[in-house]
Amino acid sequence: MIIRKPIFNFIGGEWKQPETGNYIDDIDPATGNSLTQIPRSGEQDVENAVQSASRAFSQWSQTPINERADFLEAVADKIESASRDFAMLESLDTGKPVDLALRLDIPRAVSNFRFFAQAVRQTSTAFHEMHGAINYTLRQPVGVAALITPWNLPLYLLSWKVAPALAMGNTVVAKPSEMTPMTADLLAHVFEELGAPKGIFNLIHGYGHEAGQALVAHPLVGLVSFTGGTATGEKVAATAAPKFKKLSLELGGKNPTLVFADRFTADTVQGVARGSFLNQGQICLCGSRILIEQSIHDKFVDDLAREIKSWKIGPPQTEGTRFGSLVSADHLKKIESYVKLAVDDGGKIVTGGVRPKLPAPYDKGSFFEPTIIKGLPSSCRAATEEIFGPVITVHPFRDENEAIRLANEVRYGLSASVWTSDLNRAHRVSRKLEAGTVWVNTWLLRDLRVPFGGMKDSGVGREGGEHSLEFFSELKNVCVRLEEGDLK
Ligand code: TXE
Repeated sequence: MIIRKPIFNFIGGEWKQPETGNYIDDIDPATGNSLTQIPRSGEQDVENAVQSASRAFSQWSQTPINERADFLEAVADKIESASRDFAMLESLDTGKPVDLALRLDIPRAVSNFRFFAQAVRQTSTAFHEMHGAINYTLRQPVGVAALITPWNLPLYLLSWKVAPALAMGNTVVAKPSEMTPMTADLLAHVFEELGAPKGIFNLIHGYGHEAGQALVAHPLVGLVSFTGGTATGEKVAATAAPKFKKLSLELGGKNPTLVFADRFTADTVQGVARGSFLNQGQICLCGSRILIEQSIHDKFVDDLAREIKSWKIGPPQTEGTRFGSLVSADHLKKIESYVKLAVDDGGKIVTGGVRPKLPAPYDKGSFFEPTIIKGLPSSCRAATEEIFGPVITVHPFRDENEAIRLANEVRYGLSASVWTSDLNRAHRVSRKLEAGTVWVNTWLLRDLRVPFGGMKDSGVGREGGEHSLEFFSELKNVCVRLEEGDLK
């Protein structure tokens, strides 16, 4: 497993230093040590990358679908064969356990490339016959796609965008988070090793307000797919919307988990713990507001605390670690500020709320114990704002209607999970929850064909399956008059 020092941009199939010559430190959050440096790209670097993607577009968009799909499958095979390297880099960059990267992040990246290779081979478009004419729908590539991704699931989310974008014949400029560049860099090396047509995949590193902003604003960028915070999503939309770029925003969440008394089982306790704290609670789909039927509230909270205390917190690259470091020291400070806010608002810490004691060099890491806070009003800041870390608030509800009211009373609408053995209630409640995805008696179970995205402040648009193929293309209807039939 090699860490390249420094990392360069990948533009037109070449490794490029930033025009400014400036670099940013990439820190291992579990130790505070420097891992490598990445380019602090500016407007000129973005210009070079977009021009390269634009030059590559005409050939790539004419490449037969099966050839594009074959290439994506070759990328998947390469990632799969280098899974341990990818997992180790992901773990070092994010602080997540390497076991989790090996089990979730990397296999999902492989699946994303394989899935969209198959999807583009199998897909079909509409045909409409009318009197005297026929209509057929073409799905054509947009052009240069800007793909901007966050730090929590770096390769998982980058592949979720790169695969369909390329499958549909677009060319790509990707800008990963400045905090987690290494698996994107390794992916670029995979493209180079495979002899990818130069310029179809360009990788730019740097700050969001500099390289990211310049990329979204670039006149040759016809499409922007963004995953990140809601506040940033607003800035991206403000830049892209007036230029009528195709835009998909997958933003933050403050997801409710509803636990009904008829499903108080060990399976539910484990499922709710996993849904709350996987990846140190840094998944936009994590449940962070646990709404529990009054009659079981105290006992369920005790069992949930016992379950989460059994999770091993430790060095992310150590076998068996189930709970690693947060992504950065700044993020740790943000999490601690929310816990203080919650306690000031009257919350009682059931478990966690402190930094674990770990041996050097991890004593300098950004670790924080998984935290459960009870007794808070559902309207307080810790229960309505996205914390995006290992902190959940628990709230009792008297009946189904109150559970739904509490679930829907935040500005977000990304996902929800409902734990009940009553089938009719499961369907009834799912229909009433304001969320783009509802899981019943499970969490993060994903079929890549289904629509994925949020409502309200959780974003705009859907990706996944046909929705991605539609998003990463322009639909065109061709109407052909047949011989018979007179023009009206
Ligand atoms: O995301 P940002 P961050 C939430 C979570 C987290 C918050 C901020 O609450 O604390 O978002 O996280 C680039 N123009 N989620 O800082 O800032 C930036 O460089 C163009 C939920 O990671 O949104 C990075 O590549 N690009 C989310 C990407 O946007 C800009 C997962 C995301 O950065 C930009 C992660 C700009 N003006 C965080 N500013 C989810 N829904 O999964 C920044 N960027």
